[in-house]
Amino acid sequence: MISTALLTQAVDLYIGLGSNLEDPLQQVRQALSELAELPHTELICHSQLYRSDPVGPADQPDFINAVAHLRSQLQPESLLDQLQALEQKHRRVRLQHWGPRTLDLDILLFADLQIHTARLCIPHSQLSVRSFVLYPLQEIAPTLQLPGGRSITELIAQCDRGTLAPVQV
Ligand code: ROI
Repeated sequence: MISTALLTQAVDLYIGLGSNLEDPLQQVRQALSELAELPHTELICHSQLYRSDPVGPADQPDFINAVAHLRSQLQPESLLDQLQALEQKHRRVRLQHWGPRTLDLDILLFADLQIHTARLCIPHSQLSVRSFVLYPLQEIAPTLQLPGGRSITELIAQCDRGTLAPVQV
């Protein structure tokens, strides 16, 4: 049984989704509907789905990425438990560091909290250098300010888009 420790009120937070195995488009679409079903949590919106070359070893399939905006009353650790349970449900395999995966769910931002524990690093440690996170995030939160004072606009200005492109449906 996963704990569902609650905050006194719901807060806004952002999740990064990524997949490059076993029908990645379907993995990400399915995960978005599962995020909407999390307890004490509302899916506010999500970005388009994007395709990009892998960051890390090049001998793996392209990734599908998206970012979701949630409003949740779950404590950060409880949210992490819920996300890890969803990753397991998608038979998450991690064969190799920075290698292919069926589903990755990362907490990017959680209200304006800064958390550095053994389990959690919020804001996500790679947030500012990953185009596959920043561009979808900017799509759904163009005026976002990060804890620490930097804006999404400033981060995007320093991050090349690379091959990242919306998936044409
Ligand atoms: N590369 C891309 N393009 N998208 C990802 O979600 C992603 N996730 C990862 C690594 C393997 C670092 N590379 C990625 O974990």
